Amino acid sequence: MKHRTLTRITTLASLTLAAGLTAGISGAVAQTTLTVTHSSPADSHFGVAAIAFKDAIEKETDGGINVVIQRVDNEREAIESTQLGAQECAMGSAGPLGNFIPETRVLDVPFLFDSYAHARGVLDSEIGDELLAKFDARGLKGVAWLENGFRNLTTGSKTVSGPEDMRGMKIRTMENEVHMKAWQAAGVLPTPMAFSELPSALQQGTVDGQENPIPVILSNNLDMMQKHLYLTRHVYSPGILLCNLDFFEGLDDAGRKAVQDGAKAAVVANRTRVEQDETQGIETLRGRGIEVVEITNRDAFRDAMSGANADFEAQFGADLLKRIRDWKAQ
Ligand code: EAX
Repeated sequence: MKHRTLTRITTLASLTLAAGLTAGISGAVAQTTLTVTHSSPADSHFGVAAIAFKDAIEKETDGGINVVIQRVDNEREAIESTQLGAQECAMGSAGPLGNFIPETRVLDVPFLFDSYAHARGVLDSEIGDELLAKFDARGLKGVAWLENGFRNLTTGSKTVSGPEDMRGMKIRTMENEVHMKAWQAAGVLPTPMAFSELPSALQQGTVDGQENPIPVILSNNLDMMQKHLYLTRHVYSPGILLCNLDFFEGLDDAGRKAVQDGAKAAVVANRTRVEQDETQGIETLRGRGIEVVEITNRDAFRDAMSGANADFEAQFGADLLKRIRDWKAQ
């Protein structure tokens, strides 16, 4: 699978390069192609972000940068391929990002953010900027923080009335070691896998459940494979828009500005859609038949995962965690 994706993208990139060279030789204005991948349906919080990104860039550069949106299966491989320069940009959940930029794992700590306003405020502040600045050293340009949303637990036949019921359950997690440690502290057996493998794992009962934000559950119809949705909101899941560093730095000033303006448009479209999904999507899901359970004992879930906190303080520094927890709008 990995091979196929890479080959396809590489072929595209070579064709584009060839086209650019031909245009250069014939004296026509060279057009740059920017391929941006994401792994969600077009009608989703990342799908609309990709379209907003494309529209804004093509408009601002008058077509000088041609943005191609491609859907891929695997978010970790998309980052890898961007790092290698086989594709220009990628967007998606920040779940696998810590495998490339370990410093960003601090954002994955459960119960770190109280609300969307808190999470967005921190990502838009110098804390978010400082983390984006770490990408350069790994051959990537951190263009903007997007949003996946607060994650919620869903299960198949098993039910959960408190965190103790989760002990021994196999829950699919992202390929994210912070999430895995937190679940382990709660007595869960975390089962990391790429999102593309999740539907069959749920259908075959390889895992007892999974956790994802409402926009993801909704746009991928995960409710069709699960019976219960618990609004645990146990961890905020950022999204990321990143590009290959050499590609980004190789653009002229106007091109770089267009990519950054495109990113701003993507952030607005993405956050607006997350809000819409959060306000209307829960009812939609209930209407489709999944049992939706409000969590009144959220602190019990927080306590169940707290066994990993000392580890997180040692890894990320108590100061940074406090700075994030205490962040207030100016
Ligand atoms: O990008 O892997 C995940 O659970 C992500 O939340 C999902 O792919 C959305």
